Amino acid sequence: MFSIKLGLLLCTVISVFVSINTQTVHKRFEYKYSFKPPYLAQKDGTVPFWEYGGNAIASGESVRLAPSLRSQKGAIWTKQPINFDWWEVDIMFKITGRGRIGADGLAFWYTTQRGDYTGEVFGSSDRWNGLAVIFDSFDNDNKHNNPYIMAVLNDGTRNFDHKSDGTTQLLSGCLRDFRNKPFPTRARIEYYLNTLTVYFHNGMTTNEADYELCFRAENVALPRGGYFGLSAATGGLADDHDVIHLLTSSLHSTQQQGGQQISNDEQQKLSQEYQEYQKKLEQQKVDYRKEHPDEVRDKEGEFDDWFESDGQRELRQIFQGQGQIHDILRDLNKKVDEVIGKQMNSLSMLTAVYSQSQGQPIQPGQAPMQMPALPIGRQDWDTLVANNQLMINTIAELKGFIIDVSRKSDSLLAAGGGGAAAGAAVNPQFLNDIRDSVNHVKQTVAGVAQRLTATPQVAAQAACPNISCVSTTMLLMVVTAQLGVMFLYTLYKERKEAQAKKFF
Ligand SMILES: [Ca+2]
Ligand SMILES: [Ca+2]
Repeated sequence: MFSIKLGLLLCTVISVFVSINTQTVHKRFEYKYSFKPPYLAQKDGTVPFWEYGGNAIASGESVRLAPSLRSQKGAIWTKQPINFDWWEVDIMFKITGRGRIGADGLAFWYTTQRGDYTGEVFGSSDRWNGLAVIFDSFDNDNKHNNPYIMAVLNDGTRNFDHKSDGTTQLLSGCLRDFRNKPFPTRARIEYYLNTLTVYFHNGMTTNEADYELCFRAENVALPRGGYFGLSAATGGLADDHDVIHLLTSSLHSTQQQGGQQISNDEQQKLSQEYQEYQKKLEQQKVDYRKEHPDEVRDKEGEFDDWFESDGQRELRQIFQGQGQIHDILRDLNKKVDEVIGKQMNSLSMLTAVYSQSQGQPIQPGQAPMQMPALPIGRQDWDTLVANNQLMINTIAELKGFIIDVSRKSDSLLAAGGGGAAAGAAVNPQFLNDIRDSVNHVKQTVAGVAQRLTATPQVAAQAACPNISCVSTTMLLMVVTAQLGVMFLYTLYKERKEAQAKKFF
């Protein structure tokens, strides 16, 4: 078994070497070309490593490039030019407006020069040199193909064709709605080995895995050392254009990293080190067994701990069942407490109503009880009766519940006993533990049941001090005494009448 484990580990090591030999993309977060909440903007309103202007406003949570007012423009640009060739930029943004149609849109820039803050192309300069990824909200050419996402390359000589929404100039694009989504929309723009790829997340979820490909364009040559920027503009129609984060990562192939590629010599060295480590581990195991002969087991039995016998499984199931019963009982206790509390409450209210209806004056200095005005309304009585009925039902339900639990614990106890008789593998100590636990559960059940039975008595006691009630025995005694007196009186009367008759 141990040899299999070793084999697996060796396989892992070999596969790591293989993957190192093939080209993998190494990604590094570039904080100097990124911004994100919280503390996106500092107290003085500046965004570290970035500059913004026009109508743009930065807060701790986002950058509002253009607010939902007419003819607004704003932009934010990196202070330093980018010092790596390949990159990935993730932009999280929200374009929201009350109109069914919004304007104008938002653009991401990678250009050799920073653009204007109040330019002609979505808030930035026209005739740019580099890349624009434009989120165009407004359908200028009325071809019903907006909102649209597109990439437009420029060498600094061409003007953007607003009238046709850039369709004559675009590198590639996709028709996607990015306005008024429940969650922020996202775009991932990747430029790696002269391939430009744009992914879009439509903001219907917050799931990171919901990016979809917008387009991929190969043989894209962007100038080196450009600046990243974001800009937005509104027109006659206006949306809020908020950017929540822009996260830049530089992308490196393993070959670019020079010294990081592993030569054959190094591979051999690593393999040797690994084998030496394995030997050392083996030696340590042997030493340990020598030092702890009691714990030594045969090699085959080494992994027996990982499996369980039938008896052990049964025990585990019993313990789990007990745990569930315990939880139910705890909840039951809580519910009983609630019911008792409610009952006490309504009883004290009843007492107050009764004593007031009997005309007992409220003690001076004693705060008058918050009771309904007398005589008590029919509606109040109905509510009271309904509440009482509800309480009775709840208690009946609880009783049923308790009986059920009790039955279950009984059957568990029986099962525990049976297990002991059937399997010699079961540890008797374990069974004793179980029996104790079951007994404990039963005791708790009994306690709850007792409390339930005690409830009416508690109620009666609570009612007595104010209403001056009598017990049944007392009542019977009084009635008997009265009957006796009446009997004697009748007897006496008859005798008197008889005497009178004698006289007349
Ligand atoms: Ca447009
Ligand atoms: Ca259009």
